[in-house]
Amino acid sequence: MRAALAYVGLGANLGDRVGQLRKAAVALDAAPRTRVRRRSSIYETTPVGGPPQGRYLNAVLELETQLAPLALLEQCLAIEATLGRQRSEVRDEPRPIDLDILLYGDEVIAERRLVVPHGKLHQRAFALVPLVEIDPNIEHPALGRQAATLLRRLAATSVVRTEETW
Ligand code: A4P
Ligand code: MG
Repeated sequence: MRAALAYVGLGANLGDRVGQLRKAAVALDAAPRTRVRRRSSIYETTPVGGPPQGRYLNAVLELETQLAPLALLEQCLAIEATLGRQRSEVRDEPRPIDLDILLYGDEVIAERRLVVPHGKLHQRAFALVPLVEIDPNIEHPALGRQAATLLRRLAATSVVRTEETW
C-alpha cells in the first residue's frame, strides 16, 4: 500500500496531560508501518461541550502511514486503552487521552466506525490551530476549503500555545 499522510489530533485533560501526549506520540511512531513526520506545538485550550471539566492540552501529529484508515483507527484505540482511557456513556467527558483521525490523505470516509475528515474538525479551533501550524494550506477534502480558511471563520476561543516540549 502507498504511504498516506494522516493528521491525528491529541487531547488530554486528566492526569499527567503532557506525559500522556508524549506517550501517545511515541506509541504512534512505534505503530506498524507508521512514523511521525511533524508535530505541532502543544496548546492549552478551553473545554468545548460536555460537563464542567479542566482545560485540555491539544496537539496534532502528521503521520506517514501505510496502514489503511481503519487499521490506523485500531492503533489509536489501542493506544488510548494503554494510556488508561475508559469509555462511559457520558459524551465529551474528561479523558486522559483522546486520539482523533482528523484527515487521512484526501480520503472522505463515512462508515459506522470511522468518519474522515473528523466530523467536527471544521468547528474546532483546538484542532484547527495546531493543524494550521503544521500546514495552513492543507485542504479539507469534503468541504474543499483550506484549514486556515476554516479557522478564520470560527469565533475566537481560547487556544494558547504552551512552552511544553515533546
Ligand atoms: N470515530 C469515528 N470517526 C473517528 C475519527 N475520525 N477518529 C469513532 C477517531 N475516532 C472516530 O470515539 C468514539 C468512536 O468514534 C470511536 O470508537 C471511533 O469508532 P470516542 O473517542 O470514544 O468519543 P469521544 O471522543 O468521547 O466523542 P466525540 O464526539 O468523538 O468527541 P470528540 O470529537 O473526540 O471530542 N475540548 C477541547 N478544548 N479539547 C478537546 O480535545 N475533545 C472533546 C471530545 C470535547 N471537547 C474538547 C476536546
Ligand atoms: Mg474521540
